[in-house]
Amino acid sequence: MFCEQCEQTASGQGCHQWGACGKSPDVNAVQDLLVHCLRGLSVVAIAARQQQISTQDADLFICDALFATMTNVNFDRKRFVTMMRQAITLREMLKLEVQRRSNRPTVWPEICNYEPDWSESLIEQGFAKSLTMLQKAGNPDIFALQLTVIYGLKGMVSYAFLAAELGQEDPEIYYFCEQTLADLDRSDLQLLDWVNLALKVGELNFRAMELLDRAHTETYGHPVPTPVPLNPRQGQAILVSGHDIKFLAALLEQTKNTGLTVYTHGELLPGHGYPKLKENYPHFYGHYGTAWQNQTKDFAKFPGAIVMTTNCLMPPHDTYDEKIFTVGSVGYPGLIHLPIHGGIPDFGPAIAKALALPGFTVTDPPRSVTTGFAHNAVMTVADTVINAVKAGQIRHFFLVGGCDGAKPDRNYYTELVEKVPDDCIVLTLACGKFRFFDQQLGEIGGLPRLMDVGQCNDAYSAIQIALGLSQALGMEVNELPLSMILSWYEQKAIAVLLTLLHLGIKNIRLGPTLPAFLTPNVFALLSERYNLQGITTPEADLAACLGS
Ligand code: FSO
Ligand code: SF4
Repeated sequence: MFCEQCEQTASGQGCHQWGACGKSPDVNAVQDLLVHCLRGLSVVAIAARQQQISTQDADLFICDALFATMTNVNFDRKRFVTMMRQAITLREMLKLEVQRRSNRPTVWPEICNYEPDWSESLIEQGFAKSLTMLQKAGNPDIFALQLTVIYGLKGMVSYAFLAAELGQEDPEIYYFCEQTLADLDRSDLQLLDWVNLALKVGELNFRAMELLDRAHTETYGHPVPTPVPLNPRQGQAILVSGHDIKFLAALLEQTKNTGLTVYTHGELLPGHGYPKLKENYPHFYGHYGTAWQNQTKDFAKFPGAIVMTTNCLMPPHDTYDEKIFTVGSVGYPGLIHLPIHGGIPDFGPAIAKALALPGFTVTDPPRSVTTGFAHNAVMTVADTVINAVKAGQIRHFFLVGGCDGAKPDRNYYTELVEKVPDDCIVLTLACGKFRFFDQQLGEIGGLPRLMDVGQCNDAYSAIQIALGLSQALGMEVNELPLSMILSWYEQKAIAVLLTLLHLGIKNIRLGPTLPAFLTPNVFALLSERYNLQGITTPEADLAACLGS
């Protein structure tokens, strides 16, 4: 097998025997074959559109299917085989339609006629179609950028898919995705063409995050700073994890008269900031556990049912596999996958399970964190922020955002936040914050020193805050007293990084390790252009950011 799409990749050199995430070579093979089928479907979809044939079904299917191939989303081989068959069916239907409108027989490239030999093992067939085959150009730097493009594309479609669930779509995102999938093995592109394509992924990902922000805020209101209890309260309970705010809302609706208390886990913590969710559902109570890599411990202890709406799912232990449910793009063999009707999941089986489990027997002593410092909330206090900056009360902003992971060198982020001087503000987003999200950093002039902007997709919000500051202070974004110190794990973080580079943001520090798929030459090129750099030590990086 070959996979190096996440930071956890084996020995920093790619997973070749078995995925460090738990993905088997068999599942990896069907994912590779699915991506190959999606590339063929994309070529046909582009041709179909040229004939004014609607490709709506294919467009959304490609996003959904690519989303499923991301790290820690879906480990269910059968689901990938089903998706592959769906891709081939959609492709053949579109081909027929193209043929019907043409007066000459269409000659399709080989990739548009591909179908695996279902009677043979798919492992070898998967390897034959894996991304390693792109290396045929023989240039490792171009291969690195081809991987950057496809991995970034996966992150982008995951956001586009979540936005589409809430009715926000931009066909240009789908068309770009299909064109890029179709072009992935182009041999006429030079190194800088691939760099530009990677930046284009960042541009379209910005659009996808913007759509998702609009989808969330138009449906559930602009997030407001909201305290979230971290102490469990007595009673039966259900835990919901992932990023899908629409599914969180549906779960709240379906549990409202059951007596269950709803807790968020992982990237759903910022869900508490949405006024229409908080106000309408008093049983939407608190947050349980920390980042995804601690779930085997957290889920085992949770005395209720658990629903995973997106990544990050780890292979479940048998101590809790009977109480965990998957929905949407997520899957794991043996776990119950909840059906979706008319876009709304049926949480019935998970609710029944939660009602059969004991729940929390006591209420723990109060403990809380505050979330909801998204762009609207921060910009409503913009005057206070600007005045504090001008008066020298706020010396610097640190955006410490991104994903968490299991490696010990991620302690860097906790130490950095602990060492940030008292006259500086820390903005955070995504699941990396769970290492420090409950720290009491105090206030500056009534503003909290630690503000949670939201999920990884709320990088959009952080960008809006930076743009707002730059306008109010009359400075370019790169001149602001703002440093971005990011942690990455999976492909959404790659998409977000490409967005920041597309916007021309310089001096980003990235860790805990640099992506295995980037060659030294490609990294040097990005460093030269954007001063992108790896993290070093908290002390040295803080000193460099503060110019001291
Ligand atoms: Fe984390 Fe997982 Fe949000 Fe990722 S829960 S690691 S970048 O899926 O998406 O931050
Ligand atoms: Fe390895 Fe990450 Fe791929 Fe899993 S997703 S197989 S850990 S590189």
